Amino acid sequence: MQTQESLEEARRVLRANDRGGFTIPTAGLYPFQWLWDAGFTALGWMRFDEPRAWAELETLFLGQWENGMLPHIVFHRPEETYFPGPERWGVTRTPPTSAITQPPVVATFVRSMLEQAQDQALAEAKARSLYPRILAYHRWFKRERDPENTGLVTVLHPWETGADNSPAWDEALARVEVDPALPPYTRRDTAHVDPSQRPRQAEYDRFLTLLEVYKRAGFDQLRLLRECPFRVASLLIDCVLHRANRDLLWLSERLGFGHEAEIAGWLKASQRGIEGLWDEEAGLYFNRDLVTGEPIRVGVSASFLPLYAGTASPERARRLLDTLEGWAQRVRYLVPSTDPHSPRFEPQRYWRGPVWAVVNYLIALGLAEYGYPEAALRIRRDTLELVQKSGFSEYFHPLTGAGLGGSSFSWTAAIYLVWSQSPSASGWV
Ligand code: 9WN
Repeated sequence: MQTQESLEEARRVLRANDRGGFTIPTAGLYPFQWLWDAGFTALGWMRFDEPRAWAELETLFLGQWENGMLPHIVFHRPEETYFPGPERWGVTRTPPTSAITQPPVVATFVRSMLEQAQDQALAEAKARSLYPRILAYHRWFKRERDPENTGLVTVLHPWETGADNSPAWDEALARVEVDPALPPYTRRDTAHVDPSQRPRQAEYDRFLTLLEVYKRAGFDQLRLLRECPFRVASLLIDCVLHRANRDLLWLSERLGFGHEAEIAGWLKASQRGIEGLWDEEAGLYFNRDLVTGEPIRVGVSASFLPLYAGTASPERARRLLDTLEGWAQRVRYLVPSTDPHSPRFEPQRYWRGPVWAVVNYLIALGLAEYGYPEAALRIRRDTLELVQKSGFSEYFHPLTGAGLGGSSFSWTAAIYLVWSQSPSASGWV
């Protein structure tokens, strides 16, 4: 595809996935609104329809809980093609939602949308109305997921991390005993995508067991912090939240809300928490198992995200770049979701090896900000090339570039729109 043609096609993907105020990731496989997908998708809409971009976020917040939690799926209307749907989650509210969250990209993207908007009056009004809802969400993280102020959020489900079956969760998930009374279910994902590109059955049984644990606890987060058998610190959540808090602080100042001191306190704690995940020998950050307290010693794409968070020292940033260059020797396209030297690397199975455009975007942004524009450009080039070669796939094979998972995927189209129109290396957002 030529760039112009691809740009047109990217806009077509978003329009075709638009269900009126919310954009589904892709028809069939994911027919609802997902939290972090909505954030990236809004950035894509921003390139050709600003009011529609803001609407994406406003619609997402229709799912916000009274306690501030922003759920990872909002089931705006019934669809039979995805499992687990609202009945299985057992959340009785309108619109129905899941009961867990996902990487909180929203504050950061609201800031960049406000900064780049052609229509400043609209952007300022929208940012102002979203701000209190984002603040409530971030307060929920602090109050219910880090009540002891460790600086790291406790994550209760692999789905919360956005990287469902990453090898980083293998041991922690294996410890979850499959509920012997687990109600029977039929997976829908493998009807849309080849099973070799999706999580395994043993993982799904545990994903579903965790839902039963939450329901039995009445979704009481503080109780789940003690009782949930799966508890990890995830770099995807902690780094995205750290940056989101930096940007929330910026929004507070810019819009005159006056919450800077409160947010600065959170940042101090998460700066310490994230840097505590550094592994000097590996030259990488590792996720942590919060049940055992041990680091999870497998390199994943999220291991580079302290660059995006902005917590890494210049020395650690340099080491991360060296590690990334080592990975680049093993694959044709950056950034594989798992260290290609690892025996757990599987280049075509969900989150165990393939490349995601959205994670590339976060890593490249971090590299550019740390003064490594060439590495950032390489990642951007690889991402654009993957799309030119294989279309708007959900994810890509890091060796062959083949498109994997769902097609006509919203967040891949969005990143394409953002990156193919950035004028220069400095136009990262
Ligand atoms: C569960 C929608 C979502 C992404 C996640 C990705 C996948 C869901 C699933 O799809 O997760 O949330 O059923 O596999 O892992 O990152 O937000 O695109």
